[in-house]
Amino acid sequence: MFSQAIVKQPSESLINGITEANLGLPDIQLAREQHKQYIKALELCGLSVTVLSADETYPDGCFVEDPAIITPAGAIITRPGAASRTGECEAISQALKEVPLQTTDIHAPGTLDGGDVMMVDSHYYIGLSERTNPAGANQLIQILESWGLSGSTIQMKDMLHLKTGVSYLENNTVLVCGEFLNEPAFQSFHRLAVAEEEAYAANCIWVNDRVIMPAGYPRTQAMIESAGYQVLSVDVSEFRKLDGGLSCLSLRF
Ligand code: CIR
Repeated sequence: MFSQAIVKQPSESLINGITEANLGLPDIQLAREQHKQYIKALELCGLSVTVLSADETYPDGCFVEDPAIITPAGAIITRPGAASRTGECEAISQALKEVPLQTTDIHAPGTLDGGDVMMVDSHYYIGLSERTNPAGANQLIQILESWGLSGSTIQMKDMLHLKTGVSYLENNTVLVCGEFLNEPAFQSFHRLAVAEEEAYAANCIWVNDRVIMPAGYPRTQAMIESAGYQVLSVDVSEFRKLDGGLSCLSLRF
């Protein structure tokens, strides 16, 4: 179960964020409203949410999942693979000083984005992507092992982040799509396959027995509900324009 979350307000510079989505520029007012609804959904799941102020220096700064990973044993400040994002770590590191957890970090030449890390109980799957390199993944595995946890890598092909295409919904269940449908590492899970036209909805978060998912993906929502979950949907269309998944808007612990 989770009790807390950290989020960061979107900045006006969000329009300059990294994207390959080709969905146009985000509407900042709408992004702010959607972000508020996202916080409400986390609160509805029982989380106490720390809201960090927007920082115009970092267009992608609201995607807080990438600069840190929080495990029950400690937190890891990552070294994001996109050069424009490395400075985001400072604010997250400051915020984590308020959390009573040991903290360590990923160092050069390692790069690692939290979006590439999926927690399944005490094991962490790490996607090797354009953002996360083998050095970063190996450092993370060593840190996890020193804390009594474990990690393993998954070679990725096309997706931005591991969790762009797979989400762990507890109860041995994963939501999967695209390149991960046949991924050997996920074959032992109960797999809920997301249709290609709803691929964006493969990024959902399990929060204390509920699943928060993006609004507007009825087939995926019906499938998750049929699997027995109570679903909360939140419109995150403006973040999607920046290739941002729903999970990347918060750190949950
Ligand atoms: C980026 O390309 O880094 C941002 N525009 C989006 C990051 C999304 N992060 C995530 O899904 N974990």
